[in-house]
Amino acid sequence: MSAAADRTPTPDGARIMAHIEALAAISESSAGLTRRYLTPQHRRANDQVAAWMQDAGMTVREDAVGNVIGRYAGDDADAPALMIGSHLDTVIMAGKYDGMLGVVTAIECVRTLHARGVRLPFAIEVIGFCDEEGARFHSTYLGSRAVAGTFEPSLLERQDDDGIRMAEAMVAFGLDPGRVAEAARPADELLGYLELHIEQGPVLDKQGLASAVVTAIAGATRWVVTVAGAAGHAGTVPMALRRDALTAAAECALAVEDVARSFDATVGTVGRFAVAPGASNVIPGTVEFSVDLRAAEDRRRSELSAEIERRWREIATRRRVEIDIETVHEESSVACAPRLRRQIAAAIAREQGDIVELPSGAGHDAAAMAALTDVGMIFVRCHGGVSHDPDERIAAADAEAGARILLDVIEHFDPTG
Ligand code: HGY
Ligand code: MN
Ligand code: MN
Repeated sequence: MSAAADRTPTPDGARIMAHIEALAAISESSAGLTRRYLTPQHRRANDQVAAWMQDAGMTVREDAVGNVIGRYAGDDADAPALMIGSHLDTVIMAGKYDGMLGVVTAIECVRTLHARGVRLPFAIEVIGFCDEEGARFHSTYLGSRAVAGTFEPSLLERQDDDGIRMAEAMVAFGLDPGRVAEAARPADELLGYLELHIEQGPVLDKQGLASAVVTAIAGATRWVVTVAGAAGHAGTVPMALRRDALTAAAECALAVEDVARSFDATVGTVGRFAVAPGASNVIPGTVEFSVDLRAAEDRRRSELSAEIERRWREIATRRRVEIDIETVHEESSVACAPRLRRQIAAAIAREQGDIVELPSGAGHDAAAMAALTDVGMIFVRCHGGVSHDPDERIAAADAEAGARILLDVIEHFDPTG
């Protein structure tokens, strides 16, 4: 049949990119994209995604923690579902594609099936997770952990920078903190979880390929560290008598960089740094900063943490300060399921010939969902590997190729594969 005569609906990269732009306009800040958990912008993004899900032929609901979920029933209404999704929240001053591309592409695949009048022997559930980044409450993977049944109720007491408790913010959003457990799904309702996500690294761009299969997701440790010294008058306290919290914290931050560099295949980042009281003529008495540690292997990450803590103990003694470490997030590295990797690789081979398999240094909701069901991930090239930055970019052609691959996996999906 000639291409002109073939009117079979196919995924539309232009519509994917238009939906990305529409979500990018829903931001807490006019200076760039920031959309955090339980904000008015979370509400607007959920409502917009729900409308697209309905338009694509899905029934839509919101669960007890604020995830938005669309269901495209199989030819048997009660058949279990292949869940596909990613997150709709962002970091501060984020890129447009981290998370959102996976949700919008999954909707585009269902829209295509619906336009073709196709029903499958299983349901498809598309999920927009509400809080993967944890930017407001240090609550990484909150939405996916709630679905996986591993939500930590102690998170409800976490406060944001304005002192608002998560439980209060939930009530203001229209949620009942006492019913969070209702978001958990029984394992037998799902056939697996797939996530399409930008690579957030440079490999695909360097190799000139659009997509890759993800092999594993690196584990991560996140700390909130408080260094307590002694505030004092900048003009009167002799240098030898100071217990300067800022210079001590700065030495701690450099120790993170130094130790992470000395270990191979590990990374360490200090991303937030808050100095108190913060006046130019006062010796800082307290500093709070964040630490993010990653490694492909959990044992290496433990060794990295231990060496950093050893260096810090020496700094604390020499500088006569107190260093307190609160672990706010700990996630083991997760292997993607071989049966899903095989099916994704076959779809990528049909689309682009070459198959690339990559580990993910970035965390993803798939890491949390692995506690509930088998997980598989598809990476899509992003320009220069730039991510967690307004310069995050992808090509419409890569968005469309990613959607074709995801749709191919869905259409050939073998639950027993
Ligand atoms: O931090 C991460 O790796 C992910 O973007 N949450
Ligand atoms: Mn991210
Ligand atoms: Mn992400």
